Amino acid sequence: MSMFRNSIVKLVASHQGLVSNCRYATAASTNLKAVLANQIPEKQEEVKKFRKEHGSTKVGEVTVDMMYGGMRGIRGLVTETSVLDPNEGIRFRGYSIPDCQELLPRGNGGTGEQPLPEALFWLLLTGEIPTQQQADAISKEWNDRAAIPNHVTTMLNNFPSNLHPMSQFSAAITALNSESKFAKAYHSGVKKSQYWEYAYEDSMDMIAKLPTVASIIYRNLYREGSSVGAIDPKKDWSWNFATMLGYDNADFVELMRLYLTIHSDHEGGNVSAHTTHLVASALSDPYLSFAAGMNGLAGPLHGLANQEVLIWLTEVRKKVGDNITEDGMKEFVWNTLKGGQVVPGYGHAVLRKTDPRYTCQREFALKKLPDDPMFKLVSALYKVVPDILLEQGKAANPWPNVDAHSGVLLQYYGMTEMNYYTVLFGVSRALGCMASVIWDRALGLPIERPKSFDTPALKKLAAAAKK
Ligand code: AMX
Repeated sequence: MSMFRNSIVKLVASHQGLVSNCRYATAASTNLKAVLANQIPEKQEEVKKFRKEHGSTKVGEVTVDMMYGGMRGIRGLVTETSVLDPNEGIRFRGYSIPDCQELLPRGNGGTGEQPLPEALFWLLLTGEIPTQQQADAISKEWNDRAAIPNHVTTMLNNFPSNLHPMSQFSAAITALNSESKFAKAYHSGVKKSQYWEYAYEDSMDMIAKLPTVASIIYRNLYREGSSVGAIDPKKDWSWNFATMLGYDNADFVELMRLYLTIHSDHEGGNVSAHTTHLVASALSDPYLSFAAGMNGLAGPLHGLANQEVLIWLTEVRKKVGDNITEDGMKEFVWNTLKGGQVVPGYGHAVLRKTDPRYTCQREFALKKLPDDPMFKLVSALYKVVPDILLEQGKAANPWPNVDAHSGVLLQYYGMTEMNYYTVLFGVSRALGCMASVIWDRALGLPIERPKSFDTPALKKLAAAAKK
């Protein structure tokens, strides 16, 4: 049945000319590690050859402003999993979000509308669209690896309720490194050429465990510490996550599949991906590396923005009510800016158009919750905020990003605890960060160590460059 579905998807996609040059999984194997083991020598060879031919080719320049300006625009990182186009948005291994929604296999249970994050993980790692069997094999593997050690459960149960869910999440991931196969292998002297295998094992274990960790945090904080229950071995990662959180709703499962797919990766320079990559370059194990990335995701200019958006929207709604007037909204937005604050959910360091991650959530909302007052508010703001930001003239990108929408979808299904939203983002981000860490080790990337200068030294460099 699923083979049949995959051939139909291929046929429809090629017929509609949706994606040119689709790369479907070439190997029949459902063993992702074996598929990767086959790919790695070829890719290592390709990079070796490329560096031999072009190792000293210049691909950009660095200005003084770039150095003071958060390294914006500096070409300094290699990330294989995804590339962000300023106008078009993210492409995962060359595939846009609509491509992924069209081509990736679905899960059983739910309504079958959205792709499986498991399939996206396969794509991020291998560059190939998996078959249904391959995606299902990942669901099974993650279910098999999902158990978390008692000391992590105990630690989570002992956290005070005023500790932010992201702090709990990051601390739990750090503590999970008691399970690290990478750390153990490193200490027993494993060869560098095998690092990726242990990074892979830890990544698969960690991704498998995150929904349970995240659900314990949720239930401890908002559901009187009720039990998360057991993983259903026949279901997928998102279905199990939704169920452990306590949501028994087919549309919410689809929302999770969509949410966990689209938040996974946004090339390498964003704070969470870059931090994970940097820390992993010191050969800290994947748990320690990803926990560091999560501390970055917890910043209000990065992943915490989805929490900030819902707080802000709630204030807008209080002020302008449900009979939204354009003038009322404009006044609120201007007051936010005049108060020295950013409009959360708008702007981006790289993107210069509406984020396609916003657009696909909007499409979901138009289908499932067109009359929800908060969705109507988000839609109405979309009509006024960009013009105001343009008029203010500061933000390089006046358009909405992923975070402008996600909270509204979650609150519709009853997840109103906005402090928690970034944890969901974090669970998803593991897919991209870990796929990258595995390739970092497969390609033997060294410890990261860019050069820094103090202002006097930089002045000397600038003076010398003028001569
Ligand atoms: N509202 C008001 N002002 C904004 C703005 C916004 N949404 N976005 C940018 N600006 C301001 C900046 O604060 C900066 O002002 P300054 O010169 O006084 O410091 C100026 O415009 C130029 O900034 P920029 O080059 O456009 O953006 P950036 O690359 O420095 O920062 C980002 C990007 C996302 C941090 C910024 O747009 C922002 O703060 N947005 C709101 C928070 C948000 O939605 N974050 C989520 C981003 C997506 C994610 O990572 N999850």
